[in-house]
Amino acid sequence: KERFGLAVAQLGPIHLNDSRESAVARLMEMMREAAGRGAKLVVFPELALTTFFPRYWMSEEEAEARFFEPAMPGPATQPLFDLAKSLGIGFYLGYAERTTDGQRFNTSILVDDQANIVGRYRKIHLPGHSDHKPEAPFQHLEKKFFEVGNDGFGVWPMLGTNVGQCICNDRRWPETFRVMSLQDARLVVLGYNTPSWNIHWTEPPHLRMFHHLLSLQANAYQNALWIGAAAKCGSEDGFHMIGGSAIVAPTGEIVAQSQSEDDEVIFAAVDMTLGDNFRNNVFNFAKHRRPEHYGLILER
Ligand code: ING
Repeated sequence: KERFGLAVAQLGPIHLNDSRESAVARLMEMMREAAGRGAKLVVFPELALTTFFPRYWMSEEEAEARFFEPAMPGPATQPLFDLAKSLGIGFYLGYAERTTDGQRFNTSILVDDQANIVGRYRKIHLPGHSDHKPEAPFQHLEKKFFEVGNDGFGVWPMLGTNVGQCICNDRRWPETFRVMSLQDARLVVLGYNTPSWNIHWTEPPHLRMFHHLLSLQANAYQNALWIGAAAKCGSEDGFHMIGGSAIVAPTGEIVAQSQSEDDEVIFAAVDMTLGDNFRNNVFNFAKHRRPEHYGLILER
């Protein structure tokens, strides 16, 4: 059986004044628990080293100095890589990347059980705005602080299967998962920071959780994928974000979901053959998919 332990490590709040080292210590604690439960891969959230800083108006230079990583691993994250190697567990980590030539991305990496970076992804669907909205209760300045990712949606061989990765808002766009399932992904992992409140209109808060889970379940089913999604959640300096970390099967069913809005590890023994019947029948791309009729998706 192609079966292995998958863990999703949800982070509770990281406050403005929390150090990277304190965040990494929490990640290491959950990595130990994940390995103890037999996980071979643990999924951490988007921007897992700092507070969700795009909620604050500041200059790009200030954001870069306070919240970006010029190296990965760097001094604060090297202990996490060392622990992963000693435990023999791979991981997904989201962080703010500053490249050597000064570009800034909302980035995630897949790291194998020897602590080698296997694959890098730079967030493509950047939500929010780049202008200052002083009347809003908080900002959402991903379009100001990050460039659109230039790595495309990748899939990498890991753990005897094919693993794809994306970040947060990407999960709301069907193209994200289709492009990865067209590359034979069997599992997609992602982190997210999802504010509970909408700054653009008065949206009932329950819809945040509904649309989050709907996006995971629909895309898992329609692409015969396992999906592991890790929240950073709870109230960061008073700004609330939803939890709902989940492991979703290719059937579209939720097999594990977090109960809290704190640091919490959820776990499932995932059978990578579970999607085969869907991929070979209902969603047999070769037999049933008709790309000659899908042109509008690329033309507009
Ligand atoms: N956060 C949110 C997300 O896509 C959002 C932003 C929420 C956009 C709800 C639209 C609707 O989950 C990030 N970081 O993308």
